[in-house]
Amino acid sequence: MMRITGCILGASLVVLAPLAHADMNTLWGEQAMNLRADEAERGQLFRDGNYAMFIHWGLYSNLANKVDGKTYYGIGEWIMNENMAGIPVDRYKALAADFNPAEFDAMAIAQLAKDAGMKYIVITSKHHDGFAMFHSKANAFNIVDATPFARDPMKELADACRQLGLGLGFYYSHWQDWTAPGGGRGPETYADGTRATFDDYFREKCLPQVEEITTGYGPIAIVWFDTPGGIPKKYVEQLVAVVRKNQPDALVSGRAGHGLGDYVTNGDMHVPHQNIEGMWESVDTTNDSWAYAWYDENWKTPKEILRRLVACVGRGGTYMLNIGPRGDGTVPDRAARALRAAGDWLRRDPQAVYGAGASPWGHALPWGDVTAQGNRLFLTVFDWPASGRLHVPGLKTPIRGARLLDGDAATAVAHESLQGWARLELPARAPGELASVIELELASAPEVDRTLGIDPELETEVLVDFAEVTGAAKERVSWMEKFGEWKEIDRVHAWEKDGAARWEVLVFAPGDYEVSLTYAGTGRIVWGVDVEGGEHIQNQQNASHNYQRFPIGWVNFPEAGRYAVSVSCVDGEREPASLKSIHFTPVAWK
Ligand code: FHN
Repeated sequence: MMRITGCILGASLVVLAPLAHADMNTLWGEQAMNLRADEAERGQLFRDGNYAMFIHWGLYSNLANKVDGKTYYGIGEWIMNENMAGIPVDRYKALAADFNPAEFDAMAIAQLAKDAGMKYIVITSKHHDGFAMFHSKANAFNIVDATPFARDPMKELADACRQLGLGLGFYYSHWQDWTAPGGGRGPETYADGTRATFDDYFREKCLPQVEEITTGYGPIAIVWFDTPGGIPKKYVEQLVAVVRKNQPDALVSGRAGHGLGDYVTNGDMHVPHQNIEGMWESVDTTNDSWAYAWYDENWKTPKEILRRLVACVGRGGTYMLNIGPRGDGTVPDRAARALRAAGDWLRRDPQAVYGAGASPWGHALPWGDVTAQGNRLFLTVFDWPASGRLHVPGLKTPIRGARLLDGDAATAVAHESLQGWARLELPARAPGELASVIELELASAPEVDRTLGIDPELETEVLVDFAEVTGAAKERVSWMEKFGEWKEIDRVHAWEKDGAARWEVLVFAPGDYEVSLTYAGTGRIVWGVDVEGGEHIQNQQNASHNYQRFPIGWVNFPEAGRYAVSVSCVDGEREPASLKSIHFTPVAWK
């Protein structure tokens, strides 16, 4: 039975209280895993191909989140679940007779991944519903034997990927199987009423099917096991052994469980704010659901896609972005267009992403993000400063040369070092419509002061992730906006009277700055903001159950330099007052 804290599921309006981080793991199974293969050959895939396509496509896609005329909001591949439509096993299995994705075109999907600039595809060969999207001899509940379509789309996709030089990986739900007797959260008996164990399911279906997907489709790049839940270690060991035997070069996802995977997968839809060591990926969706949901038009724009991709590469990881094809096999046009637009950008300025690694700053900067290759830094600017002056805080290594990249062209950029910041003189208009890249060639390996810099021209948001906290609790919380759509933030709450979140910041331009806070809470809250050795301001503002930004007042930094700034909860409902970030925006007098 799933445990969902403080939420009403199945209602059309779902209001969910934040779950402690541990609860996300309880619900989905262990998320963050140990890491084994960082130095191994298998690590090459992540080093070279740090952008990938995830595809959730199955029998559930044919329902598109609508059952008996009623729409269910949440991740479509969970439509069977009692918190969604609650479809009984027999009824769900019978739906296969209506599944005929005649428009499926493997080459078109592979070409989309290629056009998007992605290097490999990971597709659901079997999700928790137990329906195999490949021709399985081990179990007849599969797309060839149980549907009028009667084709093996995984074979077609494997051929298409090979032709286009893309890697292919298979998602396989190893613990959860909701339709196979003995599977995780599945029926507890066979049709004749005899008891089924997990061991039965594992021997009869899971292990043979993993043998099938690792032998029938040529070389594969990844086996992406998911939601290990309560699976005992001995089973994962056997699965990993099968993958190693049949596909020695393939990666095994960390969500295999028991630390037996090769790399870490972050919590769903989470793009980290601080660099993470080792080999890891973030998985994300082009809209809200993984699988196709008819109503889900909440698309990420090409710019958002690029921001999230560059942030993952900048934090040292890989980004895998999902599409959910429809039940007929076609890909929603808006998803395809957004991916292609982001891909066009990547083709113009590929250096910032491919083969690039983590930012020496360890976090994003107000105008964008930084990725690195040896002594070269790539500054991807998403928010172009109107003055044409780009400020780079704390760069200690001298710059040998700076160039504004624009496809095949590159223009030299004037630069100077001032007050410990680098300042670049750029044209007033950005050459790239979505973002532009500046390449800095440094005199030696990059060395930076990682202190957060307050930009003299653009708004700077400083997250509590980077704060030192005393007399309050800092924690990571995750919650679902709707079923399965996770949001995750770091927050500071449960403030004592003298509690504070404190940051050191670098200021380039002295003067007045508007300060606002993003927080959630209830009732009356009075916040205080202190510049150590300088001004103290405080103000009462509204509170909302979700995180919103409220202005607090102005503070002055009398000169350039290093400051300590702290936020405290001066009065009101301190326990639920939950701070996410502080924002500084320079006051424009002209
Ligand atoms: O339960 C699944 C979910 O349906 C989806 O496949 C995601 C993708 O990362 N993985 C599980 C939840 O973490």
